[in-house]
Amino acid sequence: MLEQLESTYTQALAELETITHSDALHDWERRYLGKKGAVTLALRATGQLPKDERAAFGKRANEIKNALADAFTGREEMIRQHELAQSLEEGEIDVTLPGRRVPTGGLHPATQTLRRIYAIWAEMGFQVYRSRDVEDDDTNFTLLNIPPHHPARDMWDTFHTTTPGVILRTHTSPGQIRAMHDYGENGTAPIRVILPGMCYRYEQLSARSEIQFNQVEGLAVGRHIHMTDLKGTIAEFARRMFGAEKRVRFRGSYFPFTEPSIEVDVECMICGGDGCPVCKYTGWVEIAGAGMVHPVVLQNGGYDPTEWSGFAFGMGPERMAMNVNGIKDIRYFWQNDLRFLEQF
Ligand code: FA5
Repeated sequence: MLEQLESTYTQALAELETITHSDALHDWERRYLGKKGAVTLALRATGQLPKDERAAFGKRANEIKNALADAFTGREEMIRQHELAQSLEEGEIDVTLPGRRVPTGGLHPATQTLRRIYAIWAEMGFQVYRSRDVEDDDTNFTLLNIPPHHPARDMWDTFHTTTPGVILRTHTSPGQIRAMHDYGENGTAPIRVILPGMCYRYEQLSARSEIQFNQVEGLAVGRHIHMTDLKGTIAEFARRMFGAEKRVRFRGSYFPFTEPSIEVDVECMICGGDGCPVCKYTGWVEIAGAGMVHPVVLQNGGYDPTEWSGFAFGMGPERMAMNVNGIKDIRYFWQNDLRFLEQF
């Protein structure tokens, strides 16, 4: 058996010397060193030899195996260098060719709008506070002065989870309660935050309404905050966001967690106020709900409403982006259609 192994060794080395191509080289490796290769099979057969021959045979077989593996590596490197030199000679790699352009991605239009909104509120001293997407019913409704079975719950069509009392937030307002507890130092510290995030409503899809959309909540709590502060702050935001020449209007409204409540409209930038489908031919686009924080909500946040007051607002970034960019249908935002996204 040893003789046979030695002759295999000599034959393998001789064959290797003649190989000049990597395909043939790997075929050689498979035939001699592979799982069913000649050397591997010889090593495996060591056990069939008489006991006193086994050690010497095993030792020599391993030496041959290692020597062939080294010879293979040496030949492989030689062939690699040769093939590289050959392909350079044949001019397959032209290092003077200009590089291939790597396409750069862009920010989603909603993200661009959100970042613009953050920057404006940051200039006005509001810091970002991130609240949770999955809320409990209490924080989303009850602590915001909307008890169970209150008719105002119908204003927000809710996605429920399989866990009773756990829902997807229908608006960013529950973040008000969490921010008051986290930053309010038990009702002793003023607050100025914005709370951005995705909201979810089980409602009819339309050109203006999605079932998931961003909101940016704002909350200011202090000792002498008045309705005029709210109006002035929102007007200043709109001036920076849409331009000084755009008209803004405030309409009386109703939210259970603010008193008084308002809604904020900005002049439709698609039709310039003349009327079009996006503004439902009114010339105005609603961008936010707002109001003075209801005393019950202040109390639920740990503040004494006889000493503290505050304002809050909840704005819709996608509706703003539609207005600024002339986007006629909100459903484009989450369809991931590159023909839409690449325009921003
Ligand atoms: C609210 O959600 C209140 N939480 C806002 C608020 C906050 C009022 C704090 C007072 C104090 P409303 O449902 O109107 O309100 O939504 C606020 C804004 O979110 C709207 O002006 C609109 O811009 C946007 N929005 C509401 N529903 C959708 C929808 N289905 N798709 C896209 N944007 C929406």
